[in-house]
Amino acid sequence: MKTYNYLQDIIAKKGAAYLILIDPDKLSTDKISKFAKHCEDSGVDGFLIGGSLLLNGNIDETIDSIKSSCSIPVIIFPGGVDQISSKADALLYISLISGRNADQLIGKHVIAAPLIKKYGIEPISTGYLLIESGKTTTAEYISNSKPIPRNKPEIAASTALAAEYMGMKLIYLEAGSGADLPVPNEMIKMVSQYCSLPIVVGGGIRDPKTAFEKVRSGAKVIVTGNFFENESNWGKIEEFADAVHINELKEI
Ligand code: 1GP
Repeated sequence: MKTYNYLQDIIAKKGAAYLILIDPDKLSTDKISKFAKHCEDSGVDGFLIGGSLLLNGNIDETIDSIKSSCSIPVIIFPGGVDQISSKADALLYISLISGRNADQLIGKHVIAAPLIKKYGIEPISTGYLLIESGKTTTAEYISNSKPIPRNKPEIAASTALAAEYMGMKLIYLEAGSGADLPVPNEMIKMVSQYCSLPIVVGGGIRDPKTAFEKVRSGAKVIVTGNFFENESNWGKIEEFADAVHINELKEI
């Protein structure tokens, strides 16, 4: 089954999907396979791999380590064309539609397209919106684009609707990894009223209750990254998964 259909299936059955972002710079490859197995056993639906800025981490090795211990899909979340790997199941084909940086809107995509075809990876066309979240995030700095102000949900909603009309398949509301503040619930609500695409929400989500509120507001995929880079937090993964899977709600 294609990864996009798999995500749609999870959303239909569980109410929302839970993905964990692995930044290859932050976890050593030997820890990654242990972590991946633990995630699968705890109810995580898949992984995103990548980062706005990669120093030492190796995407191919990271994916190999994940796949050696579990079978949930691995989706590339590319910070750049150099992060495309033939080993992944799919790739978020991200256009940074909150900004007006031509390279992030279409330039990098032109360079990536033949590589994606050659590797036979499934591209998932994604309208990516950076949302103001307190201090400047790496994503904002590296992409050289302005985030949408937190108190302007109408801009986010109109942008998401434009993405839907352009034929994109996912909307990603991104506060940025390690954000002080996650994407506001009001903004998620308004985007989901205007746009019928599945909405991914990530950045600054550090507890199951916040994840639950984002799903209640209309998010269909929740992404967390930073929080589980600390091994002492791994015991909480199941609580996050339970909070996101709103159709199977247990006590949170
Ligand atoms: C994915 O950038 C996020 O959208 C991950 O954010 O690292 O803050 O969880 P955190």
